[in-house]
Amino acid sequence: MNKAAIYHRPESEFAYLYTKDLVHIRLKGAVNDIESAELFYGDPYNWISNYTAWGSQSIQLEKLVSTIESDYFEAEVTVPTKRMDYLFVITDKNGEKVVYNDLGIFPYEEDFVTKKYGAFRLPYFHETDRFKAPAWVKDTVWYQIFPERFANGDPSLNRKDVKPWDPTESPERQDFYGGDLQGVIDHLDHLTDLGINGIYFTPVFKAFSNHKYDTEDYLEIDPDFGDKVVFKKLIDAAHERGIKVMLDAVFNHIGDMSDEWQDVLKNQEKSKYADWFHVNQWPATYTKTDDFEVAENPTYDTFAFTPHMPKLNTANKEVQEYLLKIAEYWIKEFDIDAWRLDVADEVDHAFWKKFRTTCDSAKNDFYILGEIWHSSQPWLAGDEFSAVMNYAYTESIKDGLIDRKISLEQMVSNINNQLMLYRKQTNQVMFNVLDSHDTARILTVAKNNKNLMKLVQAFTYLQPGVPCIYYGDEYALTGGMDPDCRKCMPWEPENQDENMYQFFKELVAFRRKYANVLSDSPLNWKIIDDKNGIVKFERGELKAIFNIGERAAYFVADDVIFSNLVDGKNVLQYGFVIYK
Ligand code: ARE
Repeated sequence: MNKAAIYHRPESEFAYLYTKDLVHIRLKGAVNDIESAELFYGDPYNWISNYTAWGSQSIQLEKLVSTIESDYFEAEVTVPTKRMDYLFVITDKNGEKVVYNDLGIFPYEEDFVTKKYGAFRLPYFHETDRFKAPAWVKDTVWYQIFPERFANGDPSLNRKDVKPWDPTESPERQDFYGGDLQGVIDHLDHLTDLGINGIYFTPVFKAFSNHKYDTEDYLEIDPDFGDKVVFKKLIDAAHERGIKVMLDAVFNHIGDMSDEWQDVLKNQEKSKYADWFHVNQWPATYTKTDDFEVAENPTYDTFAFTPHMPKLNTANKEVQEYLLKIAEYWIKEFDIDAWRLDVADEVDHAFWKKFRTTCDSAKNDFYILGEIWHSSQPWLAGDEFSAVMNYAYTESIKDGLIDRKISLEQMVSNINNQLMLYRKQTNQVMFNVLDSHDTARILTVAKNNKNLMKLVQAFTYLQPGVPCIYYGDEYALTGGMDPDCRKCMPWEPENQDENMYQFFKELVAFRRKYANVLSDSPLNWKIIDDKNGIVKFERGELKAIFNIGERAAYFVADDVIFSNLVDGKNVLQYGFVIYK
């Protein structure tokens, strides 16, 4: 037995409350090493030494998922008294049997079990501690809008240097095309027809740039986009259509044109905002630059090397109060349903914990989405974020399905590895992005191969987590790295790919119809032919097969074939029965 590979940790994604009564216990071991793993558990205060009177019993853990290196097992148990101690009896393929408990791994002896020797402990299952995610998110298909480029509904707001709306043009970094909130209201029918039921807006508050990540005033709608009256109209119209609304909170930094930063530049250490920032050397000097080149030696901390984004000191009590009031204001005054947190991983945990309680107090079932591009366990323990933008998943998909620079075996291993970092209820609401305003568009990444793009989208919609359509992808908009990925939305038929639109419409409907299966059921993978890129997986009654080489995909659920992306090709020869 590879004892070094055996792993469990209480009060983590390895042992947690899934619902208020159900506990999930996971165990990790070396791949193909563990033959059986039995969980002995019961109430820790049941003093009767004989384990059959532990007040409970034992249960076999089931294989959950595997990576190239590891097998993961899981058992779902409940203990009426809401507390438990427990240990594992593990048997490997050669019959070696051990006890694994809080003190380590020991050769099996029955009295280790009967006497509960060194048992792991879950002292008490507090519902208030449980990782809770808003149930509505599991049924949501999101749509990301970059407001400056979605639709120009109110030309009276146009800047004098506004450019003609042109979806074929690659924008320059400082360009304005006149997108605004009225434009979104005017096109809500498009979103309803597409079937999405959640909108994620990149920032809409007053700021200098076209992307608005350099906030000047968190309590005003940017005049390029409209005002609070039109914003309220938009929110109400979206809610009437059953569409949730998520705004972008840029709390890691503020814009250089903000009153607070301007006061620091003017009054330096005497400014009442001096401690709102991370000034490392006085006087705080500022040289406006547009790009990542470092302006002399920065005398203060910024986002990246961007002098026009001075970093806020979120450990400062005044800053905390200021930001928490903003968070609360847009929930209470405009009934938003979620916040997306910009550069979330660079803001301190103490602040996010206060942020979470503020949002939860302001509205039930509020969704908090962190922008984090890497593994995010510290932020997903239940007292900070509901989920993160799942760029970690995206990398595996691009590498495995598009660039084919990793094997399907490696890709599936990466996906399973990511799933095992988090609790099941977290995975159900992870925000699956294939592209965004910060990345090249997925069609461009797929080298304009539309069937490959469809296959990648379809594959993603079958995963745990909720999908997000980046505006314009539904019409096969292309775009490289920012700012090329922020072209104007194509509203004229000649710039729209109707076939792609219909595909997305079907896919969204499929996802929403099978949301329960896709959120709850396990993923049973089978790599049929790695070299030729054929993989199949089953999720409950849903069966899917993907033939990457042929850009073909079939889903079957109930008696419906979801889609055959390449005419005439079938996959019957892989023993995959297609029900007509
Ligand atoms: C843009 C260009 C820069 C250029 C700059 C000039 O990207 O190359 O130098 O303009 O001003 C916003 C704008 C961007 C702008 C940026 C800075 O939208 O257009 O940059 O401000 O002015 C990392 C962070 C992640 C961050 C990305 C951009 O981890 O949080 O970088 N994303 C958020 C927003 C952005 C926004 C900001 C932050 C700033 O979503 O839209 O940018 O508020 C790897 C790394 C990631 C890295 C990612 C992307 O995967 O692992 O950490 O994300 O690449 O670079």
